[in-house]
Amino acid sequence: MTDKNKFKGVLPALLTPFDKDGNVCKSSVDKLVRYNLKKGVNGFYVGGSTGEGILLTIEERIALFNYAAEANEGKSTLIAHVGTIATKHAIEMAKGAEKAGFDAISAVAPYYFKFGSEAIKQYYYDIASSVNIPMIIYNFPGANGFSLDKETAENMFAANDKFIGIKHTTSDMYALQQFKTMKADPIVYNGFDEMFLGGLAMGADGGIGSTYNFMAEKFIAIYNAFKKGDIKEAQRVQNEANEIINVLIKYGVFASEKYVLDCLGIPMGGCRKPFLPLCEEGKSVLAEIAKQFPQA
Ligand code: MN9
Repeated sequence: MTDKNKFKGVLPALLTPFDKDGNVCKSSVDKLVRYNLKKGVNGFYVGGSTGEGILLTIEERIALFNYAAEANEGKSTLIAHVGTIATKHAIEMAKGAEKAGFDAISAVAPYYFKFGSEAIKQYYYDIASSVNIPMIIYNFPGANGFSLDKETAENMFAANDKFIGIKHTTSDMYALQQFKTMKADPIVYNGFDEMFLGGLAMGADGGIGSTYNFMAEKFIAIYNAFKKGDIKEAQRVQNEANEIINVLIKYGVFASEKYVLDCLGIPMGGCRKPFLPLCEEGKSVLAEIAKQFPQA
């Protein structure tokens, strides 16, 4: 049985840094992982939406898993996002993640074609069966129109004990709570950082988020205050985080986060096209925000 405790808490959805030529930058992956380990995060979710995973080649995604694992040195829990449209490619990446020493894999449902739920279930079984590490379903209906419901999840978890969790990236807190009542007792992650406290209140075991990359301390503070029952303090910090998240959303979340980290001494490069570069106005606002956080 998998020890689910190690999956709880605050896990940055790791941004993927690029060098001047637009290739994945190993030295910045190293810096970013260490910067966050120092802050006390519980693990990392690598190559997901935030990590621009589906904009990378399969080889790049596997290389990224290796870079992250090297930097992590076994110090925290690693989850590899291997989701893509073709099962075959997802399996290749799942194997790469297992070899790199990851604790679990995760996948968004296959997209573009509107696959039915039987095809999607089969996709998850095929990927999960290809490796010996557990699977965390990435429920992100906004990205692919597939919304995991409790009944489908119950079936999947009952049929294969490799399924241990759900990363829930929707604002449907009722669905999140319903997952927590499943017999399999999955780990459930809150996916939208701006609702982290809401997710915890409805039973989430932790969060996976993009904004944690540079402000993990705020989410660790919310998590700890919530655990202590200090809701006022948890709300205060969530409000602070959301003021910053409003700015990130205004200028483009991932490009903004990368720029804040640039300012903190971790060269991140921009986002891969078709993402647009950050505008000059955004840069000056974000440089001010960066001053609140420690340099790497
Ligand atoms: O991985 C992220 N999800 C997406 C989590 O970007 C789809 C979140 O951290 C958001 O970026 C964040 C801002 O809306 O909550």
